[in-house]
Amino acid sequence: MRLKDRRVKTHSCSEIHGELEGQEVCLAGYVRVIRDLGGIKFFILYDRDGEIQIAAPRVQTPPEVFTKIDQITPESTVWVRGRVKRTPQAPRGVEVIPQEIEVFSRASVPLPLDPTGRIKSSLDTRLNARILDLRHPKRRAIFKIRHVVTNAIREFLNSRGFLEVQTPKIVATATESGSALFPVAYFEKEAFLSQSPQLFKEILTGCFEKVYEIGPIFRAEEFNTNKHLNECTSVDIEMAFSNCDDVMRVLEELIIFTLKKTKELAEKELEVLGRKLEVPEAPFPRYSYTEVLQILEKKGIRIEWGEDLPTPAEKALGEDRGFYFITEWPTKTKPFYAMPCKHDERVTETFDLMWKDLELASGGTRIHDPQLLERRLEENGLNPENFEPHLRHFRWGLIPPHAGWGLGLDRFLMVLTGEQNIRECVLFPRDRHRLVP
Ligand code: AMO
Repeated sequence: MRLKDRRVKTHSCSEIHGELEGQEVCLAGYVRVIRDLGGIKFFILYDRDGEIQIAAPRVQTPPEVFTKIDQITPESTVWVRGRVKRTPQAPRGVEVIPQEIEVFSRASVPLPLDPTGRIKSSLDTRLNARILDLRHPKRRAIFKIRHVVTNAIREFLNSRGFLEVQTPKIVATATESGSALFPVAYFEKEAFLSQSPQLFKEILTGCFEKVYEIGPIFRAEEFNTNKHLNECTSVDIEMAFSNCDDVMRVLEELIIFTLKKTKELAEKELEVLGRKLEVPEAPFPRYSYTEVLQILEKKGIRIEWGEDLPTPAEKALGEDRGFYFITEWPTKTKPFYAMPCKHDERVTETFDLMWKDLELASGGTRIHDPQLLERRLEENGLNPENFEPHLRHFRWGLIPPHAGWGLGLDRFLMVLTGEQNIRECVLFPRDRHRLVP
């Protein structure tokens, strides 16, 4: 194809300003709001970052272009070559008079939902037609914020000397006792989708000291809630020569840094969502698990010491709090790798980071003594032999004292965007009932 026949895009819609008056531009994007006033036809062309009015007065538009506009349906993908014209009445004080139009893809009528949001659709309908749904500025704002957040997290951890790693997602063993595994047919062996990079990040402290991973985790939890998915993105860190307090401080600082960056770099998107972000100050409040039970008791909720916090308890606790830590969880509520406290073996050097009633992260000091690890595996009803490929790194004496945490990125996005359902913050969520698109 000759270059002059190619439908190039010379400008994005947001780049069209009055100073371009009289210039020829080539634009490409999606169509919204088509109006025919007889002698003049209009539509709004929008693309990934803006919109512009296309105005076709009969007298200034080639006849074939003028009639072509009648074939365009809302949400069609088109290419427009035209001249920029300053027009005070146009939405942005400027418009484009088309000289040539090509319809790349003509949108069907009716479409499964109204992407302007004027006609409301259920979340299910929206997720079934996700790309159309994502044409709504609010939905796109969420994912631009997600992009800013992910970059901010990387920037923060890189500046602290962490190495970004990628660990296998097809694995041989469980790590998080509480949640179930998805089996994978792996030739003649049994394998699973990884619940957490836990074991890999721990042993990597034996050579890189500080590592992080931003990647998928898979949880075969059967329940369907607004805060659980079966595939999520987790930000995981692990640090050698560190303990629970050290990694809590890293997490706190990362949260503050990310919130500041998001305010600065996603100002427009936060405005689209009508969201005001408050940046908390460090240190976040810290309550031990035992203190939490006392607070709850005062609120009339009794929990047996050693039990996990049920949802109503989390709700009551989160009523009057923003970011806070719950520390020293009972040993039986935490996985085998959690370090028991020196002052009381019934509790561990662990924490959960909460935001109101939502658990955002958990972590702590890990056991690096192979005998203790073996004992804890047995106490958790796990067979140490199955963990031998992991344990031998400890037996060889390669693994330093270490600590780390895992932060649920999708849940963190809920906090930043104010969304109540985790599915809003994931492009193509995977839950008990959703495997497509
Ligand atoms: P945990 O199992 O608590 O810890 O997971 C860490 C964080 O990941 C997020 N998360 C989820 N988000 C949505 N849906 C789910 N089904 C789901 N499961 C977990 C939460 C949670 O706080 N290996 C440890 C971390 C560590 O100790 O380093 C772990 O995986 O935000």
